[in-house]
Amino acid sequence: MKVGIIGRTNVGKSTFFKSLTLEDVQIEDRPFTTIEPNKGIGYVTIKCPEKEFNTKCTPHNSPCVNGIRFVPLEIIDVAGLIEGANKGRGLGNKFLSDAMEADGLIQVIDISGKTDGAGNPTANYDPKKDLEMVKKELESWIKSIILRIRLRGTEDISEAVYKALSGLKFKFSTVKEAVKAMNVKTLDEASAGLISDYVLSKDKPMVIAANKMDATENLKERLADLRSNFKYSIISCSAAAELTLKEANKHGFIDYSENSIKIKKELNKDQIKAVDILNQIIKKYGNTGVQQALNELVFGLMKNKVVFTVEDEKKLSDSRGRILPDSYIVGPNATPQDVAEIIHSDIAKNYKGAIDCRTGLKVKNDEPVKNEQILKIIV
Ligand SMILES: Nc1nc2c(ncn2[C@@H]2O[C@H](COP(=O)(O)OP(=O)(O)OP(=O)(O)O)[C@@H](O)[C@H]2O)c(=O)[nH]1
Ligand SMILES: [Mg+2]
Repeated sequence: MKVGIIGRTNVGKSTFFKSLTLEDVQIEDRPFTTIEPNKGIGYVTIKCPEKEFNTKCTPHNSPCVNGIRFVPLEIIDVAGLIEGANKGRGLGNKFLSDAMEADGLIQVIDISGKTDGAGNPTANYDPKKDLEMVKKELESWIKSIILRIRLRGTEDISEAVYKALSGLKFKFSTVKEAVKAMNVKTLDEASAGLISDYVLSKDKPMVIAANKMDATENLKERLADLRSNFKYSIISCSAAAELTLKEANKHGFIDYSENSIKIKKELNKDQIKAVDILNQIIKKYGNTGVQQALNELVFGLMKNKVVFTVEDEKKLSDSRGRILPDSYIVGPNATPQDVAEIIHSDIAKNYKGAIDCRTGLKVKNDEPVKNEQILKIIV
């Protein structure tokens, strides 16, 4: 499972990325700071089943903090876009192919309106323009790839389009659906536009992270304006606050969980002031919104599930005795065999069935697994 972070330049994409991954990346208040993509591991959060079973987990692939399980996934942060990127302005848009490795996207916008379309300081910029611009740039880019196709003889349109878009992780079934639903007979401006719109909205689900809420006057009105103009799921956030909290937590200054900050060490005057500001943000908004945006994409929009796997269905442990060691993000229709495939191709090859550890019963091989199910894969 991979998530791509995209958006106009200087809106806080790399800050958002770093607050999820704690990778050491460049962050600056100027356009086009990021050029090469940043890749790292982030986590979605769910309740750990340890309490339900009156036990204490020994996590292996997915850390557990205060009963919250952090299930890993890959995050990719790319360069920023500006209007006309499809015609080569700014850094162009070819770098988007890195983000298209992802199964879902988070588009970061600057809800404060304090940076303009080119990423420079301004007052009262309308972030609606960025939502329109990014949609247009994405569509124009995919469209231009489709328009470069030279169909040979009786070549199937869906196959040709799928081949041209290979590497951008669109599904063949989606391309076929698009060609059929739009009744595409030839590839021209209009049909290429329709196909690109269709495949992007189907295969690249996108959540909007309305960033810099800490620097935003009239946040409520600004969010309401966006929501009345777009169908996107929009989550307000402060990536800068999340990053500071995660780093302070990492260095042992505070204990930070979603909605609480506890000071652990004696802090100097400036540090106390900083914690005070962060506390006010948490009090005012409930949380920083960063984790919520990622969870909303992975669970809310994409309807993915988390599955725990164990080897001993009674002790809920693996062969080393670790309790509830591993958890995985799986697609909404994933079967137990798909889960085996995610763990290891050898396990999938030798798959003989699976047991639901809550009921002790064998599960049906062709039925989707349940969210938060604990499975023993029989090999
Ligand atoms: N007030 C505030 N500033 C933020 C927030 N997130 C990021 N910033 C600031 O916004 C500026 C740009 O941040 P980056 O993360 O480098 O932005 P980017 O979108 O990756 O920029 P490019 O890679 O240049 O396109 C930096 O000065 C950040 O400190 C936030 O939540 N609140
Ligand atoms: Mg950046």
